[in-house]
Amino acid sequence: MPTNPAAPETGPQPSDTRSTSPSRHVPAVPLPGVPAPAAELARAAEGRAAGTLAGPAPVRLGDLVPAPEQVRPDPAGDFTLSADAVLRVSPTGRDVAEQLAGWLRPATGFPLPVTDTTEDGPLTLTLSPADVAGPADAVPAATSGAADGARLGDEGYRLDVTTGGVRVTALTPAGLFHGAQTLRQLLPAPIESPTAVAARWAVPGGTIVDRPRFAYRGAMLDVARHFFAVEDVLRVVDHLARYKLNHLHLHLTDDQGWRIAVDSWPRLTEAGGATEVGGGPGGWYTRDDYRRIVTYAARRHVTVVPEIDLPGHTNAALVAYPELAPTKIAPPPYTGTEVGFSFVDPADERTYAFVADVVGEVAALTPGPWLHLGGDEAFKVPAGSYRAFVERAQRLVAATGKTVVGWHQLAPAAHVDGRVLQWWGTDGDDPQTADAVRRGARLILSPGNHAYLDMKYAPDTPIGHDWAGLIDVRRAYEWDPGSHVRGVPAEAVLGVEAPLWTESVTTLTEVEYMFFPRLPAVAELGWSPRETHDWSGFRSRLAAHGPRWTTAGISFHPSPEIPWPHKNPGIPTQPTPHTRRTTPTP
Ligand code: TNX
Repeated sequence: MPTNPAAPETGPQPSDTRSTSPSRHVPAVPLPGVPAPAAELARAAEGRAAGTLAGPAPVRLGDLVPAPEQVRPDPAGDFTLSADAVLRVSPTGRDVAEQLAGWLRPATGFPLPVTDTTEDGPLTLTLSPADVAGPADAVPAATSGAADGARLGDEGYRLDVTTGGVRVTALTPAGLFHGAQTLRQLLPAPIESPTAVAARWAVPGGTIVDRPRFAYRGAMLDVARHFFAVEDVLRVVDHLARYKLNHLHLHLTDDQGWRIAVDSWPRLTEAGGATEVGGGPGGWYTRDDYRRIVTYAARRHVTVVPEIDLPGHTNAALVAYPELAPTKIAPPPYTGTEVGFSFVDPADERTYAFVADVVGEVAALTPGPWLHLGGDEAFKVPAGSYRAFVERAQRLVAATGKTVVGWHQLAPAAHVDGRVLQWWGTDGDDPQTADAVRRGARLILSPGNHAYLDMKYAPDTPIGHDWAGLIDVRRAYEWDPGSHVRGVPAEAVLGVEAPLWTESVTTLTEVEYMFFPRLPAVAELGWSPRETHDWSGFRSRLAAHGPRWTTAGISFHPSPEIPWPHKNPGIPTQPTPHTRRTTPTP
C-alpha cells in the first residue's frame, strides 16, 4: 500500500494529546520555528513543507466538535475498520452512505462497497424510526431523555459502536449525514489523508445520542467584495458540513460587484460583475454555476441563503442601470472598502420592478426557503423612505414564496410572516430588535464582536478588520446565543451565523485562515446543549483538529490559545489545488 508522505508519522508522541491541562502543549508566542502571521499565510498559500506532527492519537468517544448531547463510552466496545468492511444501508440512506464511503476510501485504501440491505454488518447506516431508540439499556437512565427516537427530530442521530460494528440511525437523511460526520471525526486524524495510509482505523466503543440546539447554524461568505469561484464555494460547503452547520449565506451583491446572473437585467453581471475590491477582475455565477452550488450544498444538507443587499450597498447595480440611481447618472465602478454611500431610488417605480424581477429569479433558482434582503447601512436613505422601501421589498419576497431574512436594520419595518432578522450588533441591548421580536420576528445571532470572522484574531493578524474588536478563539466561543440580546427569549432565536466579509480576504487559503479555528467555535454554540459549554474542554477537543486540517490541506490560524498536539501547526502538508487564487467564472 502506498504511504502518504504527509502522514503524521514523525515527531514525539505525547502520551495524551487530549489533555485538558490548560498549559500543556501551548506554544509560547512567538515560538522559534513558528512563523509570524504574515509568513504563516504566505507559507500556507504556497503549501510549503509539512509541520512536525505527533503520531495519530486515538480518539475518545465524545472528543467531538461540536460536542454531542449524550455520550456513553464503552471501552470494551472499540471497533476496528478492516479492509473487507461493507457499508450496509437502508435505501433512503444510500446517498449518505456513498458520501461516507467517499470520505473513508482515500486514506484507508479500502473498497468499502455500499449495499442496500437492512441486515447488520460492520458499518450499518439505517433510516428507520423503529431502530432509533435502540436497546432499552443503551443509554443510562440519567442521560436517556432523548434516547427516544421521536426526539431525534429532523437532524438528530444515534451512533452505536461495538466490537462488531458501527451503526448510525436517524429519522432523516440529514440526521444520518450528521451521524456520518461524527463517525468520520471518531476515526484517527490520518483518515483525512487524500492518499492511502497504513494505520489502525479504530473507532471508540459506546453510544452517542445527539441533536442540535438550534435549527439554523450557518456561515456567510461575502463573494461580492472579492469574488470566489464555484470550486472555492463548494469547498466552503464541505467545511460547514464537517461541523454540522446547515446554512451557507451568500452575500451576492454589494457596491464592488454583482455576482448572480439575472436574465431580465443582464447588465447587472455584465457591467456590475466585472469589478472587485482592489481592482481585480471580479466575476459572477451563471445560473448553472449557482445551481451547482445549491445542489452540491443540498447533498451535504446545507441550505443556501442568497442575499441581495438593498436598498444600500448597490453601487454595482447603479453602474449597470443608472435609472435605478436617485441621480439617474451612472456612478463610477467602486473598488474601495467604504460603506453606506449608495442606494437605489426608493421613489422610482422602476426600482420596484427591478426588485421584483431580481428576487423572482433568485427565488426560482433557490431550493431553500429563505431570501435575504440585506438592509444594512443605507445611511443616505431617510428613515421614512427606508421603512416604506423595506416593507414593499419584504412583500415582493413574500410573493415569491420565500421567507424574508434581513440584517437587523430591518427591525422598524412592519412584520411579514416568518420574518427573520440577523443581528450583528456589538451591544446586546437593542430595544428596536427586541421590539421586532415581540411583533413576531425571529433572530439569527451574528454578534459583530464574537461571530464576525473578518475580525482579526490579534493585532498582528495580517488580514481582517478590528472595528468590532479582536476576536480570538475564546471570544468566538464565550457567549450564549440563547440569552445574548436583552429582551429576546431563547425561543425566538432561530440560530447562529458566522459571517466572513471579504474586503481583505482574497483567496480560499485566506478564507480558511479566518474560518479555522473560529468557525467550529460558533458551530458548537449552534449545535451543542448549553450544559456542554466549557472553554477548557472545547480548546482541548479542538486541538485534535489541527492535525486533521493539516492532513486535509486546510489552512488555519495556529492560535496560541489552543494546545495543538504538533509543533508547527497551520501549514498544509502538501500543496492543494485549493490554495491558489482561483480564476473567476466568466
Ligand atoms: C459591516 S455587518 C457591514 C459590511 C462590511 C462589514 C465589515 C453588515 C451587515 N455590514 O458591509 O463588510 O461591516 O466588517
